[in-house]
Amino acid sequence: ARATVYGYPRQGRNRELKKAIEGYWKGRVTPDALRTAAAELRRSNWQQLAEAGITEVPTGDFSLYDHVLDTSVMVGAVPARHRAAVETDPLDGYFAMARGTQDAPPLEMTKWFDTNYHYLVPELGPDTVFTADSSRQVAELREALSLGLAARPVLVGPVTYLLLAKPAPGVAADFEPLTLLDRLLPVYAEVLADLRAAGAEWVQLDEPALVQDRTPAELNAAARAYRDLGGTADRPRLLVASYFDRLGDALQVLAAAPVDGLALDFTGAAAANLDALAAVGGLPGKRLVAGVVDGRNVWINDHQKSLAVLGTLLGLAGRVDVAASCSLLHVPLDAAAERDVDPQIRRWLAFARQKAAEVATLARGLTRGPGTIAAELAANRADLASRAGSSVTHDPAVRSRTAAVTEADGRRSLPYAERSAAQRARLRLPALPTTTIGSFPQTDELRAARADLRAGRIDTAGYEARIGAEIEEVISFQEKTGLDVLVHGEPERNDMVQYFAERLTGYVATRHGWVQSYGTRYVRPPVLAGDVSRPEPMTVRWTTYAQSRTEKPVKGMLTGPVTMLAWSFVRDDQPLGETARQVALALRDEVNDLEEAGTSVIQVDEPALRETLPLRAADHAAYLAWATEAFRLTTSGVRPDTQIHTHMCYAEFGDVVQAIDDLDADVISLEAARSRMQVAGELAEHGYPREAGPGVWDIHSPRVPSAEEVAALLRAGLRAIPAERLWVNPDCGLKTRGWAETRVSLENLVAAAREVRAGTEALG
Ligand code: THG
Ligand code: ZN
Repeated sequence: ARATVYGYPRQGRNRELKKAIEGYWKGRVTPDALRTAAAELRRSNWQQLAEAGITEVPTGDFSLYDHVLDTSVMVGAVPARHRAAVETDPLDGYFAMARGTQDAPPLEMTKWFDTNYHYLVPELGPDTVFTADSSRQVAELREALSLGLAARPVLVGPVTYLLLAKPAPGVAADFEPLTLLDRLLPVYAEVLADLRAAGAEWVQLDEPALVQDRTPAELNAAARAYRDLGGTADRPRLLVASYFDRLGDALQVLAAAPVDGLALDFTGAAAANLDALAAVGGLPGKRLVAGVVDGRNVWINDHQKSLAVLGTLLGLAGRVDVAASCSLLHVPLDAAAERDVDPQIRRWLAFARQKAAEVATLARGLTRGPGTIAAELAANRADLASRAGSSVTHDPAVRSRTAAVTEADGRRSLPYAERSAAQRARLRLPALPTTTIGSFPQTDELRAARADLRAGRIDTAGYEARIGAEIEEVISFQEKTGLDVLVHGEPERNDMVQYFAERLTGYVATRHGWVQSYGTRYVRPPVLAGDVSRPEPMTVRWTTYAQSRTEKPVKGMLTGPVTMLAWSFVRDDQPLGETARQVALALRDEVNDLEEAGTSVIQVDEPALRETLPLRAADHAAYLAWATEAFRLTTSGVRPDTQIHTHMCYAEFGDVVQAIDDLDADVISLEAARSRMQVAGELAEHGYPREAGPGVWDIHSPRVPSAEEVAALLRAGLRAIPAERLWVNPDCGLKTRGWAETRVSLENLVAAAREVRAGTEALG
């Protein structure tokens, strides 16, 4: 059996790729130096894979920005507005598509399935003409072959490529990119022929879009695509890959297609592929690449379990090879680099390099018998036992607390109508109350202060003095501007998940655990390794400090339990709902402590609630059940006159509007500026009974909205939501904005609220 993977982290040990690309953007790195740095990273990645025992390496998975954008380049789908730039200089044109220029906005960015990676959305229309450019794929294949490695190019498959696309600007919104399939297939055939000519025995076509709910027409398109590609002359052997979930009906389609092999995910929910494969009669005479090592979480594999799966699969296919379930792009590079992680816990972790070695071990065991990997199996058993028996993963106090949770713990003591009256009496806010989402500009001085503290140039007292001064300034600015509900501005926080993870028992932070989020931007998701508890209050000090500087109410600000899971690596040894309940109870203590300290308004942010929705509709209800329970558990311990807010960063919430209602928050703020208050109408249509603040300032751009513009949005909002339930706020936090535009925009926002208030009072 061969050992293989579909992709590897691109950035390098010290994020060399980020430095080279950002240096190139600043004119400090020449195009040649950038190309050399990229080639060196590819070489080093292949070498690491080979050293780990991978016997067939992937090529073409590397990217200077995004592999879906690379696919657009490969098929010639360059938007008209970027064509001239691409023709003048392909490299600069490529980055122009990714980042935009003065005159040409970039391609839209969106989440790659249910991962935290973001891709650039192809823009297609009825006039799109595809042309093949296999140069990058061919060149990278040659690089790997020249190292003497067996290599397999990996491409985004044609069906997934079209299903990920959207209508180009100016094209009818109901245009379906999949109608371009017949035009796209000859281009793929040409690329495949070029790769074969360059020495590719196998080429992998990734079709993860087929693990989502697909219509019969879409499945037919997939069948047609692979009948066509399978039937072309001069082609390499084709391996069609899927991952992130079970294939469902698409499995039958792919199993029947005239291709030479399938790569299937057998981890998590995708384990259902095992029975499904048997049910369709297996893949007689074909190659099966078995994704048995979880490629998107950070835990060591259970080798015994994998060997059992592989043993079953041997009877179902002509040949079985071993792989990780998906590209290793979604995990950090090397757990061995985490010198600060407790060595006991480090034994439980497998990042990309460790996962490659696990795959290799299993392939060896499969080929030569488990006896030949006896030492690895014993070590694996010991590590798994250490994790299962650890007091980190089993804290009796946490366990008994979650076990004792009752339905009543997730219910506010009074229904909304009565809470609302109590909150009105306590807060005495005007109609159309004004507020912000929480963060204020993160200035260079603040970042420098954090760096100084880390480097020991200032001590904790010096750092805290700096934070205190910043809070004082933010409060005094908000008072001067006339906002009604103030915030402390969050100068002490870096990442909204990391800040809390650092303060909760059960979470482990990494030093080098970078994972690509988009382009040259990375996150270091914390690892939820054990049972979660809160040793001491996390936000009370700065919130009460801010409150001590003003008579106006200061909102307490917390990251909600769903987002605390979504932006971390989660445990795989218990149901997500159980982990969520632990985090919720820890946050509940914080909410209650804030209330105790006199905070009358507390916001619990859930930007990840919608993006964490499972890929298949059949799994939505179970997810939303634990997600809502966790939010309610976090927020239901407070008195009726304490006002709970939540915030979400998107306008398309149609598929979760019932869940948003079920959260039972008193106030919700949402993105809306870009969709002209449509969300107000949608909330009203749903019969949303509580208060809402559809954003009236799009903070994703430096543009300052005028007071007239904000007033017009508010008047539009008032047609759907009455003045006593409509809040006035920007549509997200201000940490990425500068102070100059923040000042003017908030002044305009307050002026608009006052003007519209006066108008409604005159009418009433
Ligand atoms: N925190 C975490 N995960 C997230 C987000 C987050 N996933 C989704 C979304 N937000 C991703 N958005 C971003 C935005 C900016 C950056 C990364 C992801 C970014 N990163 C810096 C860089 O790469 O230069 C590094 C920041 C750092 O030093 O930590 O700018 O908010 N967990
Ligand atoms: Zn937001």
